[in-house]
Amino acid sequence: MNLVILTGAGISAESGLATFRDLGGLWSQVRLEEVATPEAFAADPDRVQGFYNARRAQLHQVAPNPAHEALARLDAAWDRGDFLLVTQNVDDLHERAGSRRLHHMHGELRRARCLACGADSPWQDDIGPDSSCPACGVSGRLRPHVVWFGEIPLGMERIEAALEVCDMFVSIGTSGRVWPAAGFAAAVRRRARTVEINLEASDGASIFHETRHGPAGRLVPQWVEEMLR
Ligand code: BJW
Repeated sequence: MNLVILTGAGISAESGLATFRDLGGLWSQVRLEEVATPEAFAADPDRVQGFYNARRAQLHQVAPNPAHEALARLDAAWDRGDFLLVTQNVDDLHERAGSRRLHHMHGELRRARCLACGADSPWQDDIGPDSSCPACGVSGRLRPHVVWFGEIPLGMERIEAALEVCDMFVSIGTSGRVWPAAGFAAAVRRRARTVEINLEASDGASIFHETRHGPAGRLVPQWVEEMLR
């Protein structure tokens, strides 16, 4: 059985990272148009770098929760078919939990991309106006390695190839409001079993064959245990 699992901000909520659209979420604190578009970065790079520098710094204070850990156990044990964990999250909690077959479709906070040479490199600290690219040495041209609105998500070919052959698609902790991820369940549901695990019914909940509503930290370990039985 080939598995594709999609995760969103809800899986990291119990680790202490804010989601985007829940009450008190990031988009109630800042306008997304001012921090998460290429136009915002062109207009006010310091503001955008500040928003991502603060979120990168916050990664030092959080740790994977039982949901991340359960998905890493599933990755390590799953030998009954292909496995791909696609995350919309830019945090690194899946890899810190031990996930290996992982794809970050909206990029990674702990990488910086150079607008001069195009390379993306590991980056732990703040990106400042004088930061130099580890690949080409040019300074002042680094941006966060994240996918903003209007940009094409990373590695869509890899995701589409996995979706084309998947037998089960599981969506965890995502509101289903951001495309193209919001369309994955509908794209596969004629062939594959689709399951939603989320705190509450997402926007696209009616598309799924099965829905389980409650905290990911409780429901994901339960589901993984069932899968490995
Ligand atoms: C829990 C929980 C717990 C809480 N346990 N659950 C009109 C129609 C259709 C599309 C468009 C349109 N106009 C524009 C578009 C396209 C646009 C889009 O989707 N806009 C919509 C807003 C309408 N999309 C794009 O621009 C994308 N690019 C694109 O489409 O390119 C074209 C193309 C595609 C494919 C091939 C070729 C070309 C790019 C989207 C980039 C999104 N970027 C962000 C920021 C990334 C960097 C950063 O982190 O700052 O990505 S926005 C933000 O939203 C972030 C997230 O990854 C993404 C999804 O959010 P997520 O994860 O779902 O979080 P929430 O907060 O929404 O939901 C959390 C859920 O968890 C909730 O349901 C809670 O209930 C639940 N939860 N606690 C379990 N304990």
